[in-house]
Amino acid sequence: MSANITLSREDIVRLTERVEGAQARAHGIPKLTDEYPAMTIADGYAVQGELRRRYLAKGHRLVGWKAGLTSKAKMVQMGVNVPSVGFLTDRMARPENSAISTADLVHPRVECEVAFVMKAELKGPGCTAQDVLAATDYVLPALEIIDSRFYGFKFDLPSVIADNSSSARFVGGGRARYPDEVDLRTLGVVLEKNGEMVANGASAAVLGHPAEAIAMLVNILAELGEILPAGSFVMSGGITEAIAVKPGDHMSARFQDLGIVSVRFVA
Ligand code: 0L1
Ligand code: MG
Repeated sequence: MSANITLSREDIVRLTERVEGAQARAHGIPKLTDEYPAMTIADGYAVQGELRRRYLAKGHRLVGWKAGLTSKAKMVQMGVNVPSVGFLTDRMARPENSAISTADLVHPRVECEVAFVMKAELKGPGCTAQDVLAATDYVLPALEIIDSRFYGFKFDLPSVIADNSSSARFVGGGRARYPDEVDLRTLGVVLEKNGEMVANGASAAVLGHPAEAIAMLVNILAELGEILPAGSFVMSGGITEAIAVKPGDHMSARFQDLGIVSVRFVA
């Protein structure tokens, strides 16, 4: 992927500072391609990589990764046609049923996802869904709180990848299961906002099987020169479209066989 990097080192650092500032101060910025229209997906990952380097240098701990834009509903909602990945740190993790402050976010949205916890390291290229299942310790339901730092949630792939695929917060919960205890392809989920159903779907919406999304993620990591270490927490992508939230909202995802995971939002 590095062969397609068009940005200079100075531009990568400048854009990383812009994204980092928007994330830290929760303020919107124009998409990066407004200034750099020729930006490639590889440029987006170069900025994301620099962002990760800076967070880790500040003491944040890498705890896992997320696959994004892995369902048709998400791709249609955001007007893109290729999945992406982003990194997850300890500072983004929140306990189940906790109160998440919207003051630290620009315009949060919630997604329901199947999360995988790995017992063995995985490396691409050529990683398959079977490899993923063999390396999975357990799966559990998760809510991802995404927050694009771009005005109006309007972006293209290079920009959103630079913004760490809109990663902001994540919550794991419900009931952890071994991957061979459940049919991971046909898990149903109902997403509720303040007790009312706002979306529903089945896990096959995620690239046909959530393990396919994790394999895709491992193969993208290989292009970035990274592996997926044992112990990683990995989210496979939103099953339905993302739902906007505001202070006072309570979100729950009721998963077949995996239980319920909930979170609420405060100012
Ligand atoms: O987790 C996701 O699917 C989000 C990826 C980035 C696109 C978005 O902000 O909706
Ligand atoms: Mg997601």
